[in-house]
Amino acid sequence: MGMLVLNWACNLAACMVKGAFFSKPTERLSLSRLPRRQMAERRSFIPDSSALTLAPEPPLGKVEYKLKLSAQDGTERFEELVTQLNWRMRECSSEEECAEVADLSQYRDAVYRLGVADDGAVLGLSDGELAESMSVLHAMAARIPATVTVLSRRTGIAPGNKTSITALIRAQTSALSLLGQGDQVRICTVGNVDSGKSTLLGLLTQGLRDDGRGRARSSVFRHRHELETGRTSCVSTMTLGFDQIGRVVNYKEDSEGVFRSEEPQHNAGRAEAQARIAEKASKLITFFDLCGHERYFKTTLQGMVGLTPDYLLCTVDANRGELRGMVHEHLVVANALAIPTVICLTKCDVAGEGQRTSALEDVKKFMKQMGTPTFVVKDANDVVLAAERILQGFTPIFLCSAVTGAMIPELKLLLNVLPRRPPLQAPAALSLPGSEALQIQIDEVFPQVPGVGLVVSGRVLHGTARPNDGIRLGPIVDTSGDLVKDGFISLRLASIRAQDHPVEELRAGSSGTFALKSSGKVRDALTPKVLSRSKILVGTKSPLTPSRWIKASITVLQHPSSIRVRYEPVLHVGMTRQTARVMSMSDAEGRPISLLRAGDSAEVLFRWAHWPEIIEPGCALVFRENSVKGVGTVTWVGDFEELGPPKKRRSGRPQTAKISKSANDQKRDRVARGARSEKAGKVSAKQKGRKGKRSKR
Ligand SMILES: Nc1nc2c(ncn2[C@@H]2O[C@H](COP(=O)(O)OP(=O)(O)OP(=O)(O)O)[C@@H](O)[C@H]2O)c(=O)[nH]1
Ligand SMILES: [Mg+2]
Repeated sequence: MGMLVLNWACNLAACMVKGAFFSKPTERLSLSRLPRRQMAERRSFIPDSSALTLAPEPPLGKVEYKLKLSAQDGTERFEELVTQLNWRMRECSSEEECAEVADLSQYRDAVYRLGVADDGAVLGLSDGELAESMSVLHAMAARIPATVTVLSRRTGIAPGNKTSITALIRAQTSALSLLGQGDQVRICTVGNVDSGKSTLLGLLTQGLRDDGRGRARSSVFRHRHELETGRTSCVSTMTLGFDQIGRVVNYKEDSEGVFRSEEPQHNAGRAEAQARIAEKASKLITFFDLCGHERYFKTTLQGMVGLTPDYLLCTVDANRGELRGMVHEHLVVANALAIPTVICLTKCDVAGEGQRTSALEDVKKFMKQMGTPTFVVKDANDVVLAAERILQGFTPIFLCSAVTGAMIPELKLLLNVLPRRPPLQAPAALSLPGSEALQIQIDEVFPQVPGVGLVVSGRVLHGTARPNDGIRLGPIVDTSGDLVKDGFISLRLASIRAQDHPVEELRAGSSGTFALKSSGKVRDALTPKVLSRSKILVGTKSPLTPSRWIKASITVLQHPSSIRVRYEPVLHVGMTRQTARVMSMSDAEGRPISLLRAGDSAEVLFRWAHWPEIIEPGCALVFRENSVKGVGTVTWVGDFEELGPPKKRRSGRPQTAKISKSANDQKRDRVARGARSEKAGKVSAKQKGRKGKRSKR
């Protein structure tokens, strides 16, 4: 009888352990109550490029439908058409603004769909009508001056075997003139370990096909240990440039998209290579390669939250036949932060039909659970639709291979067309007066650049940075975590560079490197430790100050933990990452709450554990303890008068989320624990035996 009970307990323990490690992430994460931040309207239909009805023409934005273009140069109608093209390319707010003569750097890409009525009906054009429409479009573009490139073509539209064309109109500017305008598209790669993120970036930016054994990724790595292990451990930045007609400028490729470059640009010459790409390109994409391994999750999360990407490129290994590992967390955070995502099912060359289909179904199912519609991109027509729909919350899926190059031309076409995502606006009620003053978020600090001194790289969040501007670096804290004076050090922006080119100004949305000059006394205070905690540069008029307390409206995602006062997760806000303690929790009406479970939302007041931070209300926030526990928005920052230092905990270990379990669960736990300790006893006895034998030997 005793043996039977022991057997049963062992089985139960094994099942529970198995359950804990192999429970489906969809069960761990509360997906149904996921908050969606300012995601544009979603439609219930699946985009279908073969349908003869598109969504009606959007009144604002870059896309224009034209059933037919017919006008003589110099006529009133032609002038109207040119004004309309101006409107689409400059996204003016009024007709007067559009009529003003503008610098070419103020023009962005526009997309014209020919043969499509305003209500979205795809009627097509006869060969003669199409030729006339294209020649009018070329004449209109010449007035900007801009270049017209055909992106996709639909033929055989009944009746009369007609054709519809989608064309890209791009101003004849160099990406160099756009560097300061905040017009670069920023994309972060995410996905499980070994799913092919670095390989895909190597392929896209170096033109070198993979051999399935890590050839393409070697150009993306920054450190020798990464080359040796094949595992990305820190953020790597790569640039992809497109010319006027959408050809990649990083390398040469022939008309069939077969790459000819066989010499990858290695780490040493990366800055110069990026500078050359910026010189030749009309459009630039900056990629940040993030890490897939669980051990580097905090780096990946910091990248997703702090690098403020316009899009995510998420890789899924089709060979695995399912979504596996950290990609679940990545996709949940992407959804909660409303970052539009492109999914690439990689390794389709080695994945069998069954594996590929089941991986695709798993991706679709997971995205559907989060309320995100997906669609598989098959050709250039689908790419155009994907570019239009991605900002409305649709997720395009590419089935590709870095070895055969399958679907890589289509992926590049999408990257060529993707616009910069309009910045998410914090709710007006949350923004501080004067918050439009200069604010630069620091990504990386280089304390001693030879011949220059202190240099930081980062992105301008508000305002415009110009050389010689006075600027304040913060938060500056001493070793005990207290602020030094007001928490800022005054410096001067000695010079600014973007893509390794000097620039006269960097506007909100642009990223670059900033050389900082200081007086001798201040320079001594800027030790590497102080610099590692400083995350922000603000203009002299900025209202932001360091504060110990931060309030956020949050939603708990992780199951089955429950959160109570004194819980201490790590908060990620922008590039800031620090442990904070939950001081109080309340519901929407301000009533105190004692416990939060998965799916619950609340207003939570946190106190930074180590030093005050500079945070802007309205920012997205993610909190984690190993894995992601919840997401939210900062609603308030400030300080309370504190009576004394916070009480020290007896144990040095941070308090973790308490697991609240039912009485039955607790009983089962007790049995399992008993069984495990017996099992452990047996194991250790066995080990002792083995050790004994070994020592005897
Ligand atoms: N056959 C085949 N192999 C691929 C493909 N893409 C990537 N690989 C291989 O998959 C392995 C892992 O690729 P990585 O690019 O290092 O994966 P990763 O997602 O960057 O991995 P982490 O940075 O560690 O998260 C390498 O050996 C690649 O050669 C593909 O499309 N086909
Ligand atoms: Mg990698």
